[in-house]
Amino acid sequence: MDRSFCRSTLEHKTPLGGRETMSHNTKKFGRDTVTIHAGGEVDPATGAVSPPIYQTSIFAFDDCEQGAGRFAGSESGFIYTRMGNPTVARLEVAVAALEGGFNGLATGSGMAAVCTTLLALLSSGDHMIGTASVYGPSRVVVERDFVRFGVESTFLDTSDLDAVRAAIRPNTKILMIETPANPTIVLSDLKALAEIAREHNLITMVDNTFASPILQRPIEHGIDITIHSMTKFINGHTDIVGGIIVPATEELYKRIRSMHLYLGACVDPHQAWLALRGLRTLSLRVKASQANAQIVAEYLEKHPKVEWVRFPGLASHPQHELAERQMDGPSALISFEVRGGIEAGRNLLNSVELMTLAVSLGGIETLIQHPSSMTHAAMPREQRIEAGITDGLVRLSVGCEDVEDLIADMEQALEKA
Ligand code: LCS
Repeated sequence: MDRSFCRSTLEHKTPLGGRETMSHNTKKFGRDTVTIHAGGEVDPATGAVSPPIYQTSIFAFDDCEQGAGRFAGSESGFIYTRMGNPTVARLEVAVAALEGGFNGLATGSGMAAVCTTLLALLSSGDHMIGTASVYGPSRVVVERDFVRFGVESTFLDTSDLDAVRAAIRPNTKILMIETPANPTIVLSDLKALAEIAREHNLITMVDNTFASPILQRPIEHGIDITIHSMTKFINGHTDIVGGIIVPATEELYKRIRSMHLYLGACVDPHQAWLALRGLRTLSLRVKASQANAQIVAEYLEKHPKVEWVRFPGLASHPQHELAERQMDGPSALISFEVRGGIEAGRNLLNSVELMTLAVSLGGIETLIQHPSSMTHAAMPREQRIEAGITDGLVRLSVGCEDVEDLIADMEQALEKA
């Protein structure tokens, strides 16, 4: 078997301008194969099939010349784990192979991926446009903190292409899109937005956390950078926090890598190893959970106590057609509202037994939460309402349990709502 797409992870990473190796060749293989093998070469030292965890902060040099050469970028090899680590490199190569990007930059959290990317690409006096309904802190950090450094921003409904066009200013540099959006499950048209951005020289970044690269690869639609909270689907087991940035080109990779390095946004090797292990079953988990989500969404849509349901796999989703064009499946996130608004929603959340009342998403277990009092509480209420995050909106992340058990739990909880 030609495993060239997963070779070479161990020879790369010097600091800036150094030799970077990106040898994945995803063209020849199906996505499941890439998910399981990318970055997965047998350990050359021992033959270990499961990759070693290089739990070390430093790597010794043979001599001064080698050390100086690694710093200068003329010698390949590792120096210091903040600058690169073999276990982390395998994860970065694997996610980049799935996304079709140049290489990955793993971070300690999804928020670190968002902030590192923005800090690398924006300067004082620049303007950025973002999806109004994003993970709350991704917007709050821009409007509350980046503004202190002279960055202007406009958050709007990026499914409205005319609104995006109208918001572009001479100093606009970045278009930050989240699709499907957290927690409204509104989609944005990636191909159309990439075209608009190209006309105006904007860099596009997409938070692909809700879809995962199994279902959506923004770079294929012309997007410049994909980011993830790996805390969610990529890891999938609710046991780490992590993030990753995947730029499409070497040029963007180098710009962001500089900030990644100096900000210290790196991920710990053990955390990276867990994310890589989780990634190996990404395709299986995503397919199982979205099949369950389809059934749960259809059940909710028919339930008399449910006011509305938004799930891209339902024909009633306003962008069902876009979902079919842009995604390889609807993913496993559902938003809905129980009749009786916030009070009924609270009763529902307090009544679930099998489902877990907790934030986060994309794990093997089904999670349910209330965005306006939890994940999006830091946003001012009027901003939430404008972004479509109503007080009664409930967000469900469907897991891989037996779907009959999920429906039974929902049934009893809706009775109490
Ligand atoms: N992007 C999206 C779309 C997210 O949903 C989250 C976290 C982040 C970025 C940030 O990632 P983190 O730093 O937490 O790894 N979303 C969460 C949520 O909806 N509930 O809890 C966390």
